[in-house]
Parts: sequence; C-alpha cells; structure tokens
Amino acid sequence: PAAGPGTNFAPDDPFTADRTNWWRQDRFGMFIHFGAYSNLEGEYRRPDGTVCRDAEWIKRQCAIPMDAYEKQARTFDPAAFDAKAIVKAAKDAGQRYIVITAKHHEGYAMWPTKVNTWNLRDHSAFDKRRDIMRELKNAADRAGIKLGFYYSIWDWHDPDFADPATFPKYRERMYAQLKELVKGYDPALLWFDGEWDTDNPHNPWTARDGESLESYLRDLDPKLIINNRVGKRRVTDGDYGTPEQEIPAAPVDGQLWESCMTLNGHWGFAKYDQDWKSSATIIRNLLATASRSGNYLLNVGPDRHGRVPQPSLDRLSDVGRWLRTAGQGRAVYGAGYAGLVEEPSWGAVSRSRGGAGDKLYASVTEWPTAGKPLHLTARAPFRVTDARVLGSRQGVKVAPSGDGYDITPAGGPTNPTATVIELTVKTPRPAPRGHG
Ligand code: H79
Repeated sequence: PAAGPGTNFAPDDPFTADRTNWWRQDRFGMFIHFGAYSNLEGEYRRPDGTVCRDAEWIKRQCAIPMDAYEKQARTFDPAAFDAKAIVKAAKDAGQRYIVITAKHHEGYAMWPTKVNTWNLRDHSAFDKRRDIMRELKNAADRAGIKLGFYYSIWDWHDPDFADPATFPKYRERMYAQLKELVKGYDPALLWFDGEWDTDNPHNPWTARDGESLESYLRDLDPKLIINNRVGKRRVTDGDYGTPEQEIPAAPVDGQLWESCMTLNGHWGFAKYDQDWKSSATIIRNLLATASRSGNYLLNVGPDRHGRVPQPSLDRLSDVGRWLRTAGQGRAVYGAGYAGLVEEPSWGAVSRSRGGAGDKLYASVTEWPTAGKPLHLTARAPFRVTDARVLGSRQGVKVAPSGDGYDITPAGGPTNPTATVIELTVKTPRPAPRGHG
C-alpha cells in the first residue's frame, strides 16, 4: 500500500529512500554552533564603551566593522575543544549524528581551507597543528556516530557574495570549499543555510543555483544527505525540510523533516543567556517530533575555549538516561507517525514496525488519576493484542470504547516526564487486489 502523508516510510524515490535510511531511523542529532563569533561569547564592547549583545549574528546585529571583527578573531584560541568529550556527550544523550557549523554567515571556515585565510588555522591564536573537524570526524567514526557539516551560502566576509557581477567568483570558492569538506572529511550530511532573501535582499542565490549545487554534490558523493536549504526550501530541494525552533503540529506532507532547536535562546554561545529549556521539555519535544516522523537536531554552542556549557551537558545527559531506561528509546529510534490514532492530549504516540512486530508507543506525559483511562481515538481499524508499561509490572486494561480504545493502567507512572505504554497491534490485512 502507498505510504500516507507523513508516515515513516520512504518517499516515492527508492534511491532517496535508501540513502536516507539511517537518518530516518536515527531521529536524534546534535547541532553544534561554533565559529569566530563564539570568541566574543555574545558580547561586543564598542569603542564608546557600550555593550551590544548577540550570538552568531553579533557581527551584523551589532554592526561590528569588518576590521574589528577580524581583529577579535585573531585572538580565538579554542584550546579546550575536546572532540572525544563532545562525541561522548552526544552518544550518552542518545544522539546518533552530529552537525557542526563548518562555516556560518560570518564566512569563517572552521577547517584549514586552502581557499582563503579567513579560517581557524590561518586567522586565530589556535594551535596550527590542530584541525577540530578532523578531530571530530575521527572521534565520531570511533563512536559510530555520523558527522555532518553546516555550511552557509550567505557569506558576510567575501566581498564577491553580494554583487551579482562578482557572484560567480564567490560561487567558485564555495564549490571549492565544499569539495574540500566532502573529499577531505567524508561527511554523512550537508546542512545548508543562508539561502533566503527576506533579511538579505542582495542574496543572488536562486532555485536553479540550488539544483546545480545539489547535483554537483551528489556527483562527489551519492551517499550524502542534504537539507532543503541548498535551494529555496521547495519540497523538491534536498532530502528534507528544516523547520527551525518549532515542531510542526502534524507530519509534514510528503517530505522528510528535521526540527532544529536551541537549548537556551541562542545558537552560538551567549554568556548572558541562562534561559535553559528543562530536560522534560526536551524529552517531550523529541517524543512529539518522532511521533510525527521528524528528526530532532538539538543545539549546543561551545564557549570561546571550545567547552560545551555545563547546563547543556546536564540536559543532554538527562535525555540519554530517559532513552536508555526500560527500552523507552523504542518510542523514538526507528519509530514514526502512528497514523492509526489521533494525537492524544495526554502525550504522543509513535509506531514502530520492526522485527518485534507492529507496536504503538504511547508516551504519557499526563498520567491519569488511579483507575481513570487514557483514551485513544482510532483513525483506522486495528486490534490491541498486548499492552504493558515499560519499566513496570503493572497490568494495563484495554477496552474498546466509542471511537477507539480506553487504556487503563493499574498503577502509577514510572517517570514524571513521560511513561511509555507499549501496545502490540494488529491491523486488518489489506483486501486482495483485483477480482480473482
Ligand atoms: O544557524 C542558526 C541561525 O543563525 C540561522 N539558522 C539557524 C540554524 C538563521 N539565520 N537567520 N535565521 C536563522 C532567521 C533570521 C532571523 C532574523 Fe534575526 C531576524 C535575522 C534578523 C532578524 C535573529 C534575530 C537573527 C538576528 C536577529
């Protein structure tokens, strides 16, 4: 049967389906925003002594002149950047891929590019023998975690970007840098950004530019997964959609998607921002995302020394503990849109059809008072043949009720953030085709 909208099945193109297979199963990744902006840690002191605050947009939002911005980047020395520790934090969090900013809008390359000297080796106070992208790649390979690179098409540093007459020269340098990244580091994924023109009316990037770049990259490496911002975010651009700081209310029609989100209010390190999301919020976001067949790319912003803030590490560790407990990760990894039921008000329901059978994972964030049922509204016929609370021996009563089922657990929740009820389901066989 054809896959319905937003199911966790492959899109129609079998090549895309095969290429994106790992990504559709893995569900949870780490985003890392790290660049020359990190060296300012969110604060720019102007010559007149006043302070202007922002994170990775600080150059632009605080109108820092290029010479002053270049000057501060000369002092950038992220000596404490520890790829093994970062990869371990991701792995312990249950994140299965990492996407790091190789180049953000500021144009500063975080690997030793030969295309220009505006990079971490040639324009910093950092150890010239080190290459943090190589370090991350090696650590990620050893841990069995995929590594991808964020690359901004928009470039504030290259003077050839904003003038259509000189843009082709910029494009050549961009292609050369991307070739360095793909051939030099064998990334699993490229995450483009800065393709839009709402805040950037001089952006010459067109849908056709996106198509050309995408086919160039696929020739370099047919395994590459590429996000939709390579073009103009049409459904046909790249492999997947990229909602930012939001979880769509329903599965995204006909498109794979990944929601990227900050842990506090900024992508890059901002020392004044202590507005951290709670671990419970993050776990529930991950469950809601997986239940709509999306991926969750959760960001950390290392400080100027290269250290991931402790509040970020604490939250990542909480998410990982939840995922490892009582097999609760089965509600996320390899799971997707349930389709069979309406989204309940009391949590999220995902579906997984692997070797273990056809399962619904009802992640309950609002546990019912004793003896009261959780109602599941059916959108298609199915039977429940087994039900259990992960991490608990309590019984679960399942009874048909009105438009679906009443699920009544005998005891309390195992976890205040989300308790998972695993339902084994059977759906009717599809009617035989034809008139045989
Ligand atoms: O890399 C992160 C952001 O820097 C980047 N995408 C994510 C993954 C991004 N760039 N722009 N946007 C997201 C949307 C544009 C927001 C803007 Fe603004 C509002 C630009 C100017 C006003 C946010 C607020 C940035 C500066 C002030």
